Amino acid sequence: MTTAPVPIASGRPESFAADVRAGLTKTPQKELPSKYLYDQLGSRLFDAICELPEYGLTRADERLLRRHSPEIADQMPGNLLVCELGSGSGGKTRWILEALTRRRQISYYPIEISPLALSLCQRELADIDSLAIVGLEREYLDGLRHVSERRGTDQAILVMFLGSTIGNFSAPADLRFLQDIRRLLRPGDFLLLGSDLLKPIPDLISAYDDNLGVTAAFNLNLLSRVNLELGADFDLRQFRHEARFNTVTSSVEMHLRSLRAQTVTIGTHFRVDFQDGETIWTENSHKYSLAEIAEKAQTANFRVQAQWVDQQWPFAENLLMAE
Ligand code: AVJ
Repeated sequence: MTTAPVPIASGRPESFAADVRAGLTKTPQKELPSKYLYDQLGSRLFDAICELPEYGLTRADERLLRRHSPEIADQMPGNLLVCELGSGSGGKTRWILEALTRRRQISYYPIEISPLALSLCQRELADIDSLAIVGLEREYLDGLRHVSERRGTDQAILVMFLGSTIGNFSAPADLRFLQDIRRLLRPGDFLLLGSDLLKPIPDLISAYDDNLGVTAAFNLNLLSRVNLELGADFDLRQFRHEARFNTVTSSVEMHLRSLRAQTVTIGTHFRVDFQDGETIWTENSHKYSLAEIAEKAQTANFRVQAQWVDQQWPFAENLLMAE
């Protein structure tokens, strides 16, 4: 059962332009927000990343969800709505939705800033019986607020935040984000949180710098998007993808390295100088420990109900209950 997506415009072009300007004028480290990686092509490239042999993260997430969905569904109250922050194209959500709808009717609200991912997700899950899908093209917290304001008095919410997207919020923003979610929930609501765990650095680097160059294309596409949407003249051949592990923050960072000194023009007035070798920081992927997740969850006023870990690719599914 599918409902048409609610056409709420989210990605205001002014904010993209403003964020690009702010990020590229930062010193000493230029940066661009990772959420802009997911335009139409970027969302497709990300789906391709999930199929790469080096990128075990999505398969681990999916295995855990498949294996533990019955157990998770058993713990959920009868009157429940499900909200997913960043549904992507919906593949791994199937298991949990199928387990939940075995017992009850469910309204499922995927919240996505990528209209392509949202429509793929709605198509992918349309065959599940007893499921009403209401896509919201909004930022995460806006979408969650919208849903939480409209829920019934005795209806609980299960928020799903999978795929370790939490790791894109560099500490302490990850904790603040958990607190922001918690504020929109009531005691007894749930958060199912996927988090990638620390593992040997060479495995992490290969996962973010694959042999086919898909992640490089995903990263460089951000410059292509700035060219297309903001009229810039980035020469993509003069920048190179780089993945590094920051041992201080325990994060994989993606950067785009300028291969020479160059000046890029964005729109008609804005010019940015790059030194030879200078980088733009485009993404942070924090790698957690189980204890760190538990501690942040508790600080944000959640009780840790369970932490399940995949054996093949260290990754955790954390079931948290709002206290
Ligand atoms: C979707 C944010 C979890 O950080 O691993 C994949 C995005 N970046 N390869 C991640 C990503 C490079 C991914 N998340």
